[in-house]
Amino acid sequence: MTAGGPRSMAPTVAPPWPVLQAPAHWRRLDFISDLHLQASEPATFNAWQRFMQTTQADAVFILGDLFEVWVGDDVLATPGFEAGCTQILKAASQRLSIFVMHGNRDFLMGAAFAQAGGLTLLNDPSVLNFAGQQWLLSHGDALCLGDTDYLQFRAQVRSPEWQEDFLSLPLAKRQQMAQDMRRQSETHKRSGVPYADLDEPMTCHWLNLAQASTLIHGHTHKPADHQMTAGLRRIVLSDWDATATPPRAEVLRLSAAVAAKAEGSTIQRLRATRAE
Ligand SMILES: [Mn+2]
Repeated sequence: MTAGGPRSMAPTVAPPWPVLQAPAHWRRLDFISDLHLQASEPATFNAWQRFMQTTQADAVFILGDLFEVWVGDDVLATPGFEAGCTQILKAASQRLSIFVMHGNRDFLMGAAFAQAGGLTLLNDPSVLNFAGQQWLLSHGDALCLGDTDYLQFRAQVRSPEWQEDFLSLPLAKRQQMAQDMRRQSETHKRSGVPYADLDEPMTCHWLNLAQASTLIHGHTHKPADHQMTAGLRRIVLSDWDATATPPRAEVLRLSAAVAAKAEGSTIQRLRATRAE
């Protein structure tokens, strides 16, 4: 879309985003998002901990908003909630691969967190090649084109300059600012203004660029399986709230086809609150 050099004239042969090639031995992948982990919600934390400790998946993909807020990796320097969660990730990473994408709450998770948690931070969006198919993975917020105020805010806070400035503030100041932002967000929620959903034409455009037929995303807290035009599909993950009735702690499990020659996969939605 921007003017470029001769390179921009070349036909697109590969997706413009990073492609993660699943190792051939991976049979089962778990996707979760929007856990909004915080010290004041121990039930959801416990459900997530149990899931990380017991899942038999080859890889877990956390597609954004693992944490309610992340004000910088230096929170890990002191024992506390974030350090505890990171230890759980690290322990699980001894058994399986963990991939984490930024959400609109925890976009400041950085390289130090990734290293401490034994995980890989994923670009948003990313393309996954698994079971003979390309899957597009995203948090989803960047596709909510109707949310123009938020997209402006997003562009600002995702810039390296803003992040450098913010991270140079004292930790206590950053925590205070994050709390103020959360209060504003709560006020917005209570005001009843409906949240924007993903823009379908742009979602289809992204899928075509990625040469994928299915997008898996979170963010909207509206779990569904949408069939869009031209056989394109978007699967929306649930948020987690173990105190809700019934509890919400859903895992989307993608399994490679069992038949030796068949390429393909099955998709299931599972409750992580149920013992497996
Ligand atoms: Mn979100």
